[in-house]
Amino acid sequence: MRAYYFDSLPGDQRLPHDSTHPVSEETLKAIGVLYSRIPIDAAGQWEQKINAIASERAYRNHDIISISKAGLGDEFESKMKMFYEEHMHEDEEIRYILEGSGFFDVRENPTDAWIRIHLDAGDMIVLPSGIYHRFTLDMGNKTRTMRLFKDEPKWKAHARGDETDVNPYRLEYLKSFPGMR
Ligand code: KMT
Ligand code: NI
Repeated sequence: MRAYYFDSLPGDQRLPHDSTHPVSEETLKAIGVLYSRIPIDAAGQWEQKINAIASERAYRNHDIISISKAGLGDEFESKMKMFYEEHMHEDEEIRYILEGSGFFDVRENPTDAWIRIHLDAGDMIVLPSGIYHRFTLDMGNKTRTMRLFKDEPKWKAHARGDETDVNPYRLEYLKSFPGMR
């Protein structure tokens, strides 16, 4: 994992866009973004660790998505576009990278700056419900990712706009920043 401020310059979204200003794990934690490293070992211990986290946080289900031209076929371009549109969810977004790599961009609060988080195999991230974010592959062009979720995931992506600014889950998220707004 490596996190830094996005440079906001034009160019392919899959390029690093590294402003050279790093972001620490503490800064991520302060906006509710949790990171864990669970190396994918040949003995398969990673699976037990994932299961332990899943039961601790009451994630009862998971699926695996292959984001690549081969994995998504005709849907590839539209999915890439969709993932990169700024959005929020009413549930946590929990992702564990099994293969490949990619970028999660999250909005810092209250600056609204983009923080870019590069993840590769063995990296797990939890984005809190209500945080504005987006995802893109990097130049490697593929990732296989486990998505963990509760029984009935509220996975709908709500594109950022006037409505999301007053979404109850968004407002709840903003409450975790006492004295702000
Ligand atoms: C989302 O909702 O932003 C995603 O599922 C991103 C793709 S998972 C690597
Ligand atoms: Ni999302």
